[in-house]
Amino acid sequence: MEKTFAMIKPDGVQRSLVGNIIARYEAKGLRVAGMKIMQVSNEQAAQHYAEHVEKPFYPGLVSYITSGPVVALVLEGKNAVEEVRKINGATNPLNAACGTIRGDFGQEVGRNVVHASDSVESAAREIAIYFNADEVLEYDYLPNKWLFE
Ligand code: D4T
Repeated sequence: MEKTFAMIKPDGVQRSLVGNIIARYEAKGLRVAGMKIMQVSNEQAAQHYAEHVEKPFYPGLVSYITSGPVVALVLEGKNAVEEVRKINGATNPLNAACGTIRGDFGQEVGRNVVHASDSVESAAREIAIYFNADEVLEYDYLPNKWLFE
């Protein structure tokens, strides 16, 4: 089993999309291992987006992610990183397929509703930015019996 980090960004919270988005992850069979609504600090935003610090869109990215509460999630599944990236859709909602979160709910890259880790390594790094170890729970998830051969 693999864990990934996902975030419903401030626009997703303000637009009352939280339930709809989490329902999509759950319906796929991903286990919610951690979840909280929180205000991202400037320090957390800087850690999260460290790889983009030199990019022209970096200041906008930090002000967007800190502009209001977000929902931080740890999701677990057999190929959780890839599955959640597929459910989210392409980074720019203009290129995101219908049926994906960004394709259904977004209109521009600077308000793309959700985030998800792009590798197992990024997931571990990002989970540690937003969660203490005791906030990520292990428990029996009965759907696995019916999801996998
Ligand atoms: P996130 O991190 O939000 O899941 O996005 P991705 O992993 O899909 O995409 P990314 O790291 O390339 O970009 C991070 C973040 O920056 C915003 N962005 C990106 C932007 O505002 N303008 C841009 O031109 C690009 C490339 C959107 C996502």
